[in-house]
This record gives sequence, C-alpha cells and structure tokens, in this order.
Amino acid sequence: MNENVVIIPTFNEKENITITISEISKLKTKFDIVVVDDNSPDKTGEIVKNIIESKKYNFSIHLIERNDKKGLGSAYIEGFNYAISKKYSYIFQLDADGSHSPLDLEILQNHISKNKIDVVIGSRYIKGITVVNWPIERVLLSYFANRYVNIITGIKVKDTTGGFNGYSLFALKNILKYNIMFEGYAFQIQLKFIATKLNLMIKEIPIIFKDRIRGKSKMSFSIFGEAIFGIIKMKLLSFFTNYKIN
Ligand SMILES: Nc1nc2c(ncn2[C@@H]2O[C@H](COP(=O)(O)OP(=O)(O)O)[C@@H](O)[C@H]2O)c(=O)[nH]1
Ligand SMILES: [Mg+2]
Repeated sequence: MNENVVIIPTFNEKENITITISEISKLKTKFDIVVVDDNSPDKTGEIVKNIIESKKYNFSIHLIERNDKKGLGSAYIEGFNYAISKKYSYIFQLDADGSHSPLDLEILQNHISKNKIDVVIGSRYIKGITVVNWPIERVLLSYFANRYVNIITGIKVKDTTGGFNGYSLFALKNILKYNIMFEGYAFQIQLKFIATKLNLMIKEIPIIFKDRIRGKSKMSFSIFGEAIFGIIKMKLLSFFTNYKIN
C-alpha cells in the first residue's frame, strides 16, 4: 500500500479512464487509485475491472461500484471513507476527464507531504486565470461564481469549486464529521468551508485546468442552483455549528 491515494469518480468516462490511470502510473511519486463508478452505461466500470485483473500496475487500484448515478458528492464520500478506513496519509481527488494534469498531482503531493499542510487546493484562480480551452462564458461563470462564494461565505480560498485537491488523513477525517449536504460544486465548496472553519492549514497551488477533450461534461443547471442557494443555507447553518478538531 502506498501512503498516497487518489479518488477518481467516473460516470461515462470510457474514453478517459484508461489514459488517466496510465498517466498517474508514470509519476515518480506513487499513488494508489480508487475509482468510484456509478454503473456507467458506457461500461467504464468494466474497463476498470479489466485493468485490475490484468495486474499490469504495481500499485493498488480499487473499484467502488454503485448501482446508479447518485451524484459526485456522495461518490467522493464513499471513496474518501474507503481511503480513511485504509489509513492513507494523503488523499487526493481528481477528475477522470483529463482536465487535471497528473503532473500537477505530484506537485500537490509534494506540498502536502513536505510542508505540513492539511489541505492543498489545485487552484485555477491564484495565478491569474489558468484555464485552457474552456469557452469564455464558462471561464467567467466559474470565476465570478468563486467571487460570489467568497462574498457569501467569507472564506478566502480563490478556487472553491474545483475538484483537484488533497487532504491529510487528519484533515479529511475531521471535515467529514460534519453533515455534507451537496452533490455538485457546492460539495467542493463545503469541504473547503469546513476546512476553513476548523482552522486547518490550507494552501492553494496554481494548476493548469484544461477542458476535457473526450466525453461529455455532466455538469447541469441544477448543480448550479444547488451551489447558488446551497451556500447561503450552509453559511446560515454554520452560525449554529460548533466547529472543532478532535
Ligand atoms: N461516480 C460519479 N461520478 C461522476 C458523477 N457526475 C460526474 N462524475 C465524474 O466527476 C468528474 C467531473 O465531472 P465533469 O462532468 O467533468 O464535470 P465538469 O468538469 O464540471 O464539467 C468526472 O470524472 C465525471 O465522470 C456522478 O454522478 N457519479
Ligand atoms: Mg470535467
């Protein structure tokens, strides 16, 4: 078992998952991988099973299969809980679609393991705007959504909606003790919000985010709605929550 694990949620990523796993395998730093698949109709889960059975990699690949599409947030929670039960020291999250570069994953791992940081955030908005190939409307939407999050929640993290982050075991265990209410972008925001409330050490590291080349985005209008209204609810509930580390 490695000390690092990366959780990859998948829904219809048959064109991407093999490449993503292969790229992670080429890194100098070793990562185990947990794929959480929601019974993808395109058989992404089968592809992962074949990779596991082929035994072609010398690190652990674990597949969590869920019956149907239940959403990104709950997929992550299942992956995170598995990683916590196995006591991985550093737990990362990354999209299957090639948007997050495995080379940056190594940089995040270096920061969290060497600098005693609790949470590392792969950030698109810390060094200008480092997003490639997204239509300008999507870049602006994401950028200003993040400024809205800063205003409503009061937290300073510049990229709260991103899904390319790393947590120490200690940090993740403490964050997940709170009620995680969301499935989409609001899920990513809430983890960072709780981390801030717990006074954990958070560091944003610039990454380059590239739009996916293959497959389709699962982002939807309802995911946006959840974030816009959800974070107001999250902020209000936080006034009645006692955040503490133990
Ligand atoms: N298990 C699971 N994975 C999902 C679900 N929705 C999205 N994903 C995966 O989460 C990652 C991010 O989703 P994506 O569609 O790329 O969102 P975008 O980057 O915001 O456009 C990808 O690896 C998707 O396959 C879901 O409901 N369940
Ligand atoms: Mg994506």
